[in-house]
Amino acid sequence: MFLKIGERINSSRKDIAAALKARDEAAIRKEARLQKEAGADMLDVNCAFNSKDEPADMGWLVELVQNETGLPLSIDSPNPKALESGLRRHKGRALINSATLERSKLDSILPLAKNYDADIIILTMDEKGMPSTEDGRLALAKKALDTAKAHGIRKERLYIDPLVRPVSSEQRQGLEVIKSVRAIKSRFEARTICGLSNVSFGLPARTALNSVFLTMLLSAGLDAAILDVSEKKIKTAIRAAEALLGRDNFCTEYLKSYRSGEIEK
Ligand code: THG
Repeated sequence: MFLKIGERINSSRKDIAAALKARDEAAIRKEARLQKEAGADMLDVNCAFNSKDEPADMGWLVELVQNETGLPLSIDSPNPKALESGLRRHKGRALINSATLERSKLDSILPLAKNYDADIIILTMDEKGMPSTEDGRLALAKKALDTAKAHGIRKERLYIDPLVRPVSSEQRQGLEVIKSVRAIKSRFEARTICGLSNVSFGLPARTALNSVFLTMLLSAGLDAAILDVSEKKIKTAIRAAEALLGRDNFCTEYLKSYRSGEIEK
């Protein structure tokens, strides 16, 4: 089943940054609860932006959000110390978000996946940066799979993230990501994940773009996404696409969502 990861506990959002700074438990609990009630399978927690002590902030967030929801978390940081601080406090299987293919990152982050028996996202990005084409992304996906294997991490624990970029500044990037997801699935049978909302930066009516993009990605075989589960358009897109793609037996989930008022007519 498609994995929905709630994106809202991210310090790039003003309310979350303020709640983190003030150690406002009630505000964070509320965001966590809202996303669980909206059907999130997992919650992303990110406190990288403007943090003075990211490992401390991450530890606090992980305990608080799991205490409120009991959901598994996607621990989102480029900083291995913050990742480990979150992993130490996490109950059950966490998702490490993320490693890149830069040597220093691989050497510090892949062992964390092994030691904490966590799932891990590897981004298609290396010392040379982020490739713009499907071929470039595929080459790095292959490298991610090989490197994970060399570290004793099985394919079942891995997600490849082809890195979504705003179409407002690079118009071909939506299509290249869709093609990359399809190719990574068919060539390597590896799981794929995207941070959906990046696609619409700098444009109005972002949810319209996000939900249409998600529909296309689902058709290409995307396994998981970090997205705003509280948006009705997003939930409608997921339920409709799964029914239309034959992934919802007897359209049970679609009908259930319709009856509970979650489908936007
Ligand atoms: N891949 C992986 N992880 C990721 C991303 C990715 N983590 C971070 C990000 N991308 C996904 N999460 C978000 C969270 C919020 C927003 C976008 C992506 C967002 N926020 C509004 C903004 O900044 O304009 C918030 C405005 C506000 O409410 O203050 O759009 O690609 N692996």
